[in-house]
Amino acid sequence: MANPLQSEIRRRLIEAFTNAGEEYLSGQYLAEIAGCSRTAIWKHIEELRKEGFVFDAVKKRGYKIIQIPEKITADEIGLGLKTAFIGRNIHYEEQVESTQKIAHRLATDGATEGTVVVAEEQTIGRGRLDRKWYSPKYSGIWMSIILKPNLPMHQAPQLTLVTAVAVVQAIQEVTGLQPQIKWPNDILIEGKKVTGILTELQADADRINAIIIGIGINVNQKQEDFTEDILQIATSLAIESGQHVSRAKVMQAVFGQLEKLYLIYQQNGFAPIKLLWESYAISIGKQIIARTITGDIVGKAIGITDEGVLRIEQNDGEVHHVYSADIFLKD
Ligand code: BT5
Repeated sequence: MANPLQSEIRRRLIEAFTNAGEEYLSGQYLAEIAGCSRTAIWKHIEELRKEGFVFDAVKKRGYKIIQIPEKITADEIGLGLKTAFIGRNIHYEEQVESTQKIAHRLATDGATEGTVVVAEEQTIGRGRLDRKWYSPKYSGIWMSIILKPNLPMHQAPQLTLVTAVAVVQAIQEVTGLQPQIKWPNDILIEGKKVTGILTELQADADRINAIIIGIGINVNQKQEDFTEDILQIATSLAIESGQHVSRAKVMQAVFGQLEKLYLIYQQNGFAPIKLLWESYAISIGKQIIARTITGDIVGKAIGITDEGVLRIEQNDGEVHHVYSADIFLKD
């Protein structure tokens, strides 16, 4: 919990900077109005920097705020949203462990289809197999969408592929970039990961009660913002497009594209989605290694089945069906 004194200092600082406009404020002055030491001011400014505030600091003059973090607001997302149900009900949080966790709870409590949980930051964002998903404050889209399709359980993985196509089209729509899909859930730009999708189920017997689709999109991170372990493999929309990208616009586009494809999927089945998916897929027709929990399968990815399962042809002609794996392109 935040110390109230600390939050009062922070409030006074932000107020002073807002009132100062173009003027620089000295450390001494800030310490006086906030009622603390200059060292404490310096620490607060460092904290604010980590949260996305950008300061200009000039020796002997002091500090000026040149950029405040862009927050996502439900109003901003709602304005101009053209969907009938996806994103109509937004559950917004500043910081959560994982939006998946909240969405599961809301779904159990009867949330309507299309409800979205979005957070500015996740402290325990997760990928598949309990892997970590980095979700720093204000720089990406960390959200979970609740769907309630009338589907048998074995078709659920198809919705990961429907979502992947929707995200590719949304990124195209907003930025003009051309992402590619790596089966089953990675979206890459120039070979680097910009989005991960995590689909989880709530089911009884063979019937799905709810599907929670977790989507993480790196939007405004700079290259140096990525931690050492993903520095070489991750990218963001801002890095690839060379400009700041509105997270609200990308969210709206994802909702629009997903709703359109989801309705097509429900009316006409997986076939039309499969065609689109294959047109964006990076691995089809290539030599790959599929790392599964029972071992590696090496061969040519020849397509996906009508169920969304990856088909790999080994050199001896035998065709394997892969339900879950990490894919590496062989070069
Ligand atoms: C995924 O898992 O790619 C699914 C990620 C889903 C994240 C969303 S955010 C909203 C919702 N709430 C959650 O808690 N999760 C969902 P997987 O294919 O297992 O990939 C995980 C791997 O991606 C990690 O082991 C890292 O190597 C890499 N990685 C982690 N964070 C990344 C990031 N921000 N950008 C790119 N790569 C990342």
